[in-house]
Parts: sequence; C-alpha cells; structure tokens
Amino acid sequence: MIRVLVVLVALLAAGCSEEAAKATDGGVPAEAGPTDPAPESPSTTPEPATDLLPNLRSLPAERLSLQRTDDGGLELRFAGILANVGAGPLVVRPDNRGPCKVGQRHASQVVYGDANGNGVYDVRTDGETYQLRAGCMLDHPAHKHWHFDAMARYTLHAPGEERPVVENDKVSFCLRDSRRAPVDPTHPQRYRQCTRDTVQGISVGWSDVYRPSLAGQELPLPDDLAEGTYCLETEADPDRLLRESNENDNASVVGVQISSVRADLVAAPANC
Ligand SMILES: [Ca+2]
Ligand SMILES: [Ca+2]
Repeated sequence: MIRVLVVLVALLAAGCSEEAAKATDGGVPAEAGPTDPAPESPSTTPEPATDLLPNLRSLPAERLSLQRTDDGGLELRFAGILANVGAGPLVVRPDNRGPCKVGQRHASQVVYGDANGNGVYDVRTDGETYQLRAGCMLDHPAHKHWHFDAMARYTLHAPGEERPVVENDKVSFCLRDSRRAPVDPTHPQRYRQCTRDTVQGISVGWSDVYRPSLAGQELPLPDDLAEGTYCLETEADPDRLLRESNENDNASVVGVQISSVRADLVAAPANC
C-alpha cells in the first residue's frame, strides 16, 4: 500500500513540473536539436581600457630678449612653451598622497583610458582610470593658484660644451591650454585658466605658453659672458615625474646671439 502511495506522489510531482515548464515558455515545448546555436556565454571580465597617455614636448623658446636687472646684471628672457602632443590629456590633481615641503602640496597625475577603443581621447566616453603619484605644487598667493614644480629645465651653454653657462632646473608651471600645438587640431580647449584647488592640465593638441615677463622665464647671465652664439635648451618634465608615451622627445634647442645689449634668435649651431 505504501509503495502505491509513493508512486502516485511521484507521478503527481512530475506532472506539476511539466506544467510549470510549459507555463514558463508560453506553452510551446522547446525543440532542442543539433542545429541550435550555442548560447552566448556572458562576458564576465571586460577588457581593460588602453592608457591614453600624454606626450610632453618643449617647443622652441620664443621672444628672446636681454633685460637689465635692478642690481645692474643682465638676464636672458624668453617665452617657454610646453606642448602635449600625446593621445591623452596631461592632468594633475592636488591631493595629500605624498610628502612635500612646507607651503607645498602633493599632486597626482590622472590617467585616462580608451574606453571606446578608437585610439583617441573622447571626452564623453574615455574617463579617468587611475592616478599616479607625481610631484609637488607650489602656492603662488599673488597669482591665486598653484604651480606644478619642475615642469621644465632651461639651460644655456656654448656650442660643443656640455657644461652649462647657466641653468634653471626647476621651472614651475601652472598647467593650462594657452595656444594650439602644431598637431591634431580637433580637441577643444578645456583647461582655460589656473584656479585654486582644482585640476590643472594641458589638453591633447594644446600648449602652455609662459610669456617672458613671468617669473621663472629668465636666466641670469654671468658678468664675464663673452659675446657670441649660444644654445638655449628647454626640456619638459626633466625629472620624469609624469608618465607619458615618449620620454625621449622632451627637449628642444634654439640658437641665441648674445651681445652686451641684446639677444637675438638664430639658427641653432649643429653642435648645440
Ligand atoms: Ca615626451
Ligand atoms: Ca577613445
């Protein structure tokens, strides 16, 4: 008797399961067969976006002049220009992730990823993917903004001589889009000016121009400097604090003819 009841319960349960299956697929039994396409397996791990790194390059110095200082000395003044000719924007964000001197604060580099995989930076789709500790920023109260330290190095040397006549190896810059660089002209100006407590940057295809009158755009000349032609070299990110796609194209050089009263831009000698 008990065996009969167990068999009946099993038959009833099987019947309920079949009805449930029919209800789920609308009452039409699925016809599994060898011609059915294999179900697509869900993508569990999306491909990581390729980095869109900036590429810094110092463009040749412009607007050279000789200026007499208050103490009677002479200094060479010029416009320094840093360009981003890479695939991604150069962006630094103030934070406290690293140690800096009193009066300074740390900033990290923001790296963007090519989320839509087309190889170029698209502001709507290609977002921030990670940050790297970069360096320190200096407060410029008079300017009401911060400068990223050691963005450039300026060196004056005689042709064929490695030892510099004079050098400034830590020129700070407030990063911004001042003027289009001579590359891809399609990217809009995004970092128009430097403000406090916000990110700074140089967009793809833009350059940051520091006019000669700004602090840091000068090299004091020795009193006994001989008149003649010299090499003025400018180099972006000389301490390699920022990650970029090419670390070997950061410098440029111009020739400068220096007399006791003036400085003129000339073609750079071959041994500069
Ligand atoms: Ca570079
Ligand atoms: Ca893209």
